[in-house]
Amino acid sequence: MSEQAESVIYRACNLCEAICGLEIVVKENQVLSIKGDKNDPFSKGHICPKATSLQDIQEDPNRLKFPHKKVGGKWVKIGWDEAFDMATDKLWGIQKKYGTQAVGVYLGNPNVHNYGAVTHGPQFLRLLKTRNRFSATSVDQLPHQFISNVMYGHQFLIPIPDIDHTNHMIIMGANPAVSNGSIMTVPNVKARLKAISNRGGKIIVIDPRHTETAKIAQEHHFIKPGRDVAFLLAFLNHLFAENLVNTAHLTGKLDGFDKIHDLIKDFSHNRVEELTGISLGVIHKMAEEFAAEEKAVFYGRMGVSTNPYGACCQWLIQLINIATGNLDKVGGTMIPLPAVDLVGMGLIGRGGYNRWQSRVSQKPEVCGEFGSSLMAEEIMTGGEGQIKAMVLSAGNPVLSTPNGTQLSRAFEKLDFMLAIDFYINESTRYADLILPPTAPLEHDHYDVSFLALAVSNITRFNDRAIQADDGTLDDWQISHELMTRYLKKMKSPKLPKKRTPERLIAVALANGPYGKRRGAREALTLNKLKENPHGLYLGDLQPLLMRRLKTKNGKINCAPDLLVGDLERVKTDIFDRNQKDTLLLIGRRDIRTNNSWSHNARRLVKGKNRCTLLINPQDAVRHGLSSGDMTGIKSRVGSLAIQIEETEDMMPGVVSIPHGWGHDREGVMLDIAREHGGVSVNDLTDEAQTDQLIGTAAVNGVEVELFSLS
Ligand SMILES: Nc1nc2c(c(=O)[nH]1)N[C@H]1C(S)=C(S)[C@@H](COP(=O)(O)OP(=O)(O)OC[C@H]3O[C@@H](n4cnc5c(=O)[nH]c(N)nc54)[C@H](O)[C@@H]3O)O[C@H]1N2
Ligand SMILES: Nc1nc2c(c(=O)[nH]1)N[C@H]1C(S)=C(S)[C@@H](COP(=O)(O)OP(=O)(O)OC[C@H]3O[C@@H](n4cnc5c(=O)[nH]c(N)nc54)[C@H](O)[C@@H]3O)O[C@H]1N2
Ligand code: SF4
Ligand SMILES: [Mo]
Repeated sequence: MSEQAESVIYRACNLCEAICGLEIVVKENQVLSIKGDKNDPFSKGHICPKATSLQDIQEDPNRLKFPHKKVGGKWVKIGWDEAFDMATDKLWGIQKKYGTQAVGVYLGNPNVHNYGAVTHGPQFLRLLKTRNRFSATSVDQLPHQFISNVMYGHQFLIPIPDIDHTNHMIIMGANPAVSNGSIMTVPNVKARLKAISNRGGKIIVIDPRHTETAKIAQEHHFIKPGRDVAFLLAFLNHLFAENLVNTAHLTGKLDGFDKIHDLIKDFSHNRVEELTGISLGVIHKMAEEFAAEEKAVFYGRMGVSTNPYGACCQWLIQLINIATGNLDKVGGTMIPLPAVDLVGMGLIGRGGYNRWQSRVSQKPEVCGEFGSSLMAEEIMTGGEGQIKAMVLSAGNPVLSTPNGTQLSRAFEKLDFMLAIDFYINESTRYADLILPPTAPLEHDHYDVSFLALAVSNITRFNDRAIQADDGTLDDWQISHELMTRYLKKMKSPKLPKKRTPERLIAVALANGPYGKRRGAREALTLNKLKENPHGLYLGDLQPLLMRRLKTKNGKINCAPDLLVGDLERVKTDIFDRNQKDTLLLIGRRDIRTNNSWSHNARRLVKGKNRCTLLINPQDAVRHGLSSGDMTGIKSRVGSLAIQIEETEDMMPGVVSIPHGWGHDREGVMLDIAREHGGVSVNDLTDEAQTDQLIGTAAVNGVEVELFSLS
């Protein structure tokens, strides 16, 4: 038998938003190596240590390939046919018996990194007709979507920092040097940040931790967690008060902008230092410098989104970019023009607010879902509409949403859980049935989500690298089959055609801004993308927000009623109240972790313990602690024991624990992760602590106390 030759496959890494191009060498259907693709026009060879873990996922003996059902507490492998019947019989039966709302859904983050889940997942979920929809969005970027919806008319018209052309960047509550960027798809972000400095520009980081990003910035300011809103109000007010506003290029396009100064000028801005830790003088100077710079961008992410005033913060950040003439401008923020243009083609909803309310606490729907913090109460509170079954797809809410302990208890009570996941993790261990899809390298890929958030216009189609085992299914095939069987239950006369994600992408490309239906001279087609496996560069971002705006009056809504109303809450909660000086807990990310599901790769967990509590030495001394000691830590909802690490990088009064750990639990089938279990910070975060306007979980800025374990 002749030996099989090596082949090289180029494809995007789907682990984080940077979507770096990879060069994967494969022989006899085995990965030999994973490196950065030097010819990728976007990432140019950059990767991080997580990329090679795609091989570990591929070869992981814990990864399921075929359906399993739980019988008497034990997992039993079953065939797909039986599994699909069981899934649809159970969900159908529960909806018949208890009503449509009795089935809840939680969608995790990897859904948006998997194009088959994007094209086919929603079709099945729509059939369930449930309003009990939850996702990782409400522990993450919901404020961005909500603000884009109310200001620009569509939840996915999100202005992206033009990092490659700006000369001044304020980064608030984001750590791109580790996270590799978010709501800003930007491979090799460190090099791009350094380039700002090299061209004489400036980076300022505002964060309660002196982060890896702060270390490459010109300036860093500690800020008290949860108080960014006071900083932003003072900053914006100064722009108005000192006539530093310049909106000339947006003339005639701004609605309500004239009202803003009156709305914010009477806040007690002189309290800002006491509230945030940053003096009014420093903020004024920062605002003046920002306004003086021709190309400047204000960027805020997780730290200001998962915060009790997340929506308000993201609104104020948009207003700062507008006021200084940096919205829709080269070197400021712009809207990408992706080749698969879901927004432009009207293929994705614009979002909404309060079209329906949650059953138990009457909280508003936001962009089609409820905050994940509400999941447990909807499962545990009896009565009509109570959730009796959950569908979990690509998520691990026990480790990733607030008060995971309570959610675990709720999951135990369910009549049925269906999980679409290839791991039995801290959440899917409660499933009755698990339908595992193929692994990332086993299916083709087009990054529908992140190419629409990228700092350049790029397009790229990738083939699978590895042929999956016979009889395994991709996420889209699982969704398609669930949908077909559900329609049969509904006695629908029409059953859906089986169209591959690849086919849908080909059609979307043809109808997209670079496609032949738009009369483009060198039309972009799927074949052309296949001929160019490194991807194609489609140009720098251009100012075209005004053309893409989806508001009814064609203007930017600068003073949405909901946000104007929310200022009252900011005033009473923050400005009119004496603030307590409690120890506050924030999160952090590590270059070797990817939320909760990278810890089963030996190469990513080896070495020092990464699940530690960072604490400023002043606070450590006050508590009689020093590096290496174990401490107890408690919040309103729970307590745990953790090793401490002293560092001047922490703001005094603030401690940090990373999320995504806490694996050593009964029933979790992740052998390596269990050896390196750690603790879950979301056993401390509080489901009652949310942004009251839109329900985003405030996983940062949690009040905690340390206690002695002896
Ligand atoms: N305290 C605190 N909590 C946080 C955060 C924080 O900063 N602090 N961050 C939040 C953020 S930003 C996010 S995005 C969430 C993430 O939270 P989740 O989305 O709930 O969880 P993940 O850890 O991403 O788990 C992903 C699961 O998807 C599975 N999976 C991976 N790829 C696929 C696939 O292609 N198909 C299917 N079907 N399954 C797949 C994995 O096996 C894993 O079980 O956590 C949030 N929670
Ligand atoms: N290595 C790695 N990369 C990842 C991920 C991962 O798990 N690991 N997850 C991916 C995902 S799903 C996402 S959403 C992105 C997130 O990307 P980022 O938003 O860049 O991620 P974080 O590191 O959580 O950055 C949040 C920062 O906010 C700070 N912070 C906390 N509270 C406050 C506050 O109240 N105010 C201010 N100003 N700052 C505060 C924290 O100290 C932290 O530095 O990262 C993605 N990339
Ligand atoms: S930065 Fe993100 S996309 Fe790039 S290799 Fe690392 S995990 Fe993959
Ligand atoms: Mo996220």
